[in-house]
Amino acid sequence: MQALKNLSIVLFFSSFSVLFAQKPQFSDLLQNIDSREKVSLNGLWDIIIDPLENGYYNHRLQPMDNGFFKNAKMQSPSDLIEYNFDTSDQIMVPGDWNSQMEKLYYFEGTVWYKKDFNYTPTAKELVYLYFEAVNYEAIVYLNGERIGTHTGGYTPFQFEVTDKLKKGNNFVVVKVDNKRKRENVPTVNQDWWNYGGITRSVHLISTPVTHISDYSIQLAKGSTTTIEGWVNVENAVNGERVEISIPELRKTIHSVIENGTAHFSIKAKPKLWEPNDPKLYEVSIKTTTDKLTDAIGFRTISTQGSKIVLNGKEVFLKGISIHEEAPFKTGRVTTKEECRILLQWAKELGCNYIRLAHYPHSETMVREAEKMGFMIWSEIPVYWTILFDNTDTYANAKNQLTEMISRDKNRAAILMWSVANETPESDARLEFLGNLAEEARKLDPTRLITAALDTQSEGENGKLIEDPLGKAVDVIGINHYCGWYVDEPENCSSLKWASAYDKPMVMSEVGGGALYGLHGEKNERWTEEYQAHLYKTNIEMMRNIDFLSGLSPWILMDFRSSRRPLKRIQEDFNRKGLISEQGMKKQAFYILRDYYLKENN
Ligand code: GCB
Repeated sequence: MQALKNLSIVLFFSSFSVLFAQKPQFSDLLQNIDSREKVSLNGLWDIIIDPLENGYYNHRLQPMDNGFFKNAKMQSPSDLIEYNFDTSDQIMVPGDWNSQMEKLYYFEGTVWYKKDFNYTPTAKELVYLYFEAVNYEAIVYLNGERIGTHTGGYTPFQFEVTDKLKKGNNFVVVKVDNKRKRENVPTVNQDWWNYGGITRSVHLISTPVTHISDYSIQLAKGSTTTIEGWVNVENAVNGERVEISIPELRKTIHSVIENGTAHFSIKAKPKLWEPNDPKLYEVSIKTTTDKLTDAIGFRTISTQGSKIVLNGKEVFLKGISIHEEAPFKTGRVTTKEECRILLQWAKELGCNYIRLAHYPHSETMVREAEKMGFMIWSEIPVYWTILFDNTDTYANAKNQLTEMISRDKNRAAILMWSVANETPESDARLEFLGNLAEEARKLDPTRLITAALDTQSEGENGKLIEDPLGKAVDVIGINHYCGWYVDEPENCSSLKWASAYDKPMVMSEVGGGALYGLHGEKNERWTEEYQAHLYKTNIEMMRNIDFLSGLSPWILMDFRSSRRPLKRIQEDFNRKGLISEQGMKKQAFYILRDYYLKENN
């Protein structure tokens, strides 16, 4: 009886749909692929290294119709006798190629990947070939036929391949190209390793023909009692119904599909997700043909003057920046265990917040962080001097933003989408980033928009934040390397900050380099003592900023960067980590930890 009483069954008919906000234009990515039936295509793939791209261009430098598959019906992929996958090398997917083969350490260009697999399609399903990420450009061929391309190294993409699969043996080939280009996002200049390859997992995902393809389920902006959203059902007929239930809240509602989408709104009082109690609810979505479950958290996020407000309470973000660099072995992170090691270190540091820099990290990282109670800043690689006046560059950045938000819009842990890092002021940049911020708001009106700025000017008593981009964001990220790129560490304590905006400021980067195990005086660069001293004085500086809402110093762990060749110290690593790439904690780790454990609680 009680259960019946609590079971509110609400039917929303088409005429009601005007009550709901329009569903934004997402990228059609299947949501929550872990709850789908899927076959992994991970493992060893054959590779052919092709610096001159002879497998793609003929000797007149014209692209060949099907790459080197002159004949789509060919059983063997190679018509060019030099391109024989059967005798080629192999590397692991997921994984970057640079850390797997010595001769590919610095390689930037094309590598062809091939994988054979068996498949038995059934008439009742659709099959998607889903790549979690390929850096940077991918041209994908299935059974010798080109099926599509993707640009951007850190977001997922998929192709529906139902009609292209054969019963029995199939093969997929991917031309992966990580050449840096001026017009790309990021551009040619970046302070992290340009790892190439199929860096994240590849799956064949099968769904019923009429299937749940996408959904958004979160608290309505500002409300703690209305869960609202929409469910997209591919190939649905108008009038079919979707059931959404949250058993723990004893809520089940039905909503009618119109033009592929069912909108809904649920009255409920969920326990709110927060760092100390990262509550996730099992949410199930059902149609007559399909069923999915997800673990979803509910929380509110807003700003009030210079404060960040989570679930109605001011929150101070005690964070650290993280690159997607694997602990102990370096190269790209490829496993859940590696994600957990990085996150566990952030926990030990006393963090409640992480900045996932400088590109969208894997879905696994985001979900693990959410379970552990980290609030998250997520960003796209609009970094330094990308071409702000180029319309293709804008389209590329917008696409990466859309793919990031499409994938992660149901993650309560993500508080902020960042649209840029350290971009130089200009009119073109202001328009570009202003439009991107608008776009992010259209896609997701519930979260905060931010950007990391290094454009502060000299004020009367110190630094003044007045970059006009400040108007376009909700939270202002500031990167400033007092005691490293500018000034001496002892002068940082007294550095004053002022802002032209009544908005929260997060110190998105501060820091300096140290080689683990190198000891000396606190004024000797590269020693642990220098770095620890710099952290002490920067923390003193931060205590004096009354509009500071949090920080994410640079960075949790040393990471590979080709801008960092210094022999015996850097050896191709940016040494600003609080932990070495071998997992050894430097003195500064404990300085920051003390600050986090003792203050701003
Ligand atoms: C920055 C960048 C970051 C660099 C860092 C550094 O300002 O945002 O990508 O790695 O400085 O170490 O110089």
